[in-house]
Amino acid sequence: MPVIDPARIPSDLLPVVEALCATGAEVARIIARGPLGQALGAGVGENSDGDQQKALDVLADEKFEAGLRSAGVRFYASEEQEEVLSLVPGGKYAVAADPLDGSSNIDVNVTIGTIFSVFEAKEGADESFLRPASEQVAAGYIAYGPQCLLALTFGEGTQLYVLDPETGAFALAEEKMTLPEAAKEFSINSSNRRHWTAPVLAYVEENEAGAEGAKGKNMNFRWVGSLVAETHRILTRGGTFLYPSDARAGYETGRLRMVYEVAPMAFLVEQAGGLATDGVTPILSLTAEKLHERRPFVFGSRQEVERIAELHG
Ligand code: AFP
Repeated sequence: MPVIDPARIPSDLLPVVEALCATGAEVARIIARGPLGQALGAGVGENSDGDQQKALDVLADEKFEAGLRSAGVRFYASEEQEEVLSLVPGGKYAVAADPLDGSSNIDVNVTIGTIFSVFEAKEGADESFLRPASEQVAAGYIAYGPQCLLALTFGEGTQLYVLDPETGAFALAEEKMTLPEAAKEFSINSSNRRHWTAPVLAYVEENEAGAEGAKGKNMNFRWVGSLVAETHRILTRGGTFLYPSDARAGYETGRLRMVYEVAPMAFLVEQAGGLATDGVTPILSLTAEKLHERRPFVFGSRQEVERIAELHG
């Protein structure tokens, strides 16, 4: 039984997608055992940027690196690796990944995920990733939650697959996800309110003013602390996500990483009819200058993302 139905996967990319799916299914099994297995949430060190690494971060990174190597991928960039790894000389593709996003949720059984972005490899390692986000040939996430889900795009819409526990394979659930135009929910870490810029504060206060305010409708609020969980909710029922720059040291360009978090999510969201910006500029028009650079990230229902850009004047 193939790990994913090849019918909707471009043939050249099939080995890469199969490796991501097989590894994702294995990581899902490890996560599902939780404390019955090793202490997945145990701190084991720091990554290149000084972020604390959990055991599952390192384990997932090792498994995805091995899986992509077996699929003939040329270069692998990861949140957990300081430098780009050269895997298979002459390989056609370069894959960037956040192997395990949402680590703070590992020990509390909240949805976490793997985010990936695929480019056609260039001769050099860094130049394969430091290029316009619009040059991605594929992007996706695997969500490890009540269902294990794969959202995947090749630029022809955003597909949704569900890992069927009975077959161990990812089966198509939706051919083309469509992000609803209007939003009823917004997501931002409100504990940072005192650090926000004026436009961000203005947008949040418009939402909080609800039906009695200028927006003329009540908005609900969600903050999971797991980008994959927030993205899937917004792709499914609309909404807005903001991780803006703020006044805290180290957050001058937000928290989320351009190459392996922001750019792939932007590709998926826009392929589903949503918008993704840095608050003003479309993410897909931007080019990463450094492998681990952060970017302010706003995405979701078109009307809301346009309003946020308008407030930024
Ligand atoms: P971790 O992987 O370190 O838990 O970070 C998760 C994340 O990158 C993203 O998934 C969340 O949206 C965001 O950070 C949560 O950040 P805050 O903890 O500052 O709210």
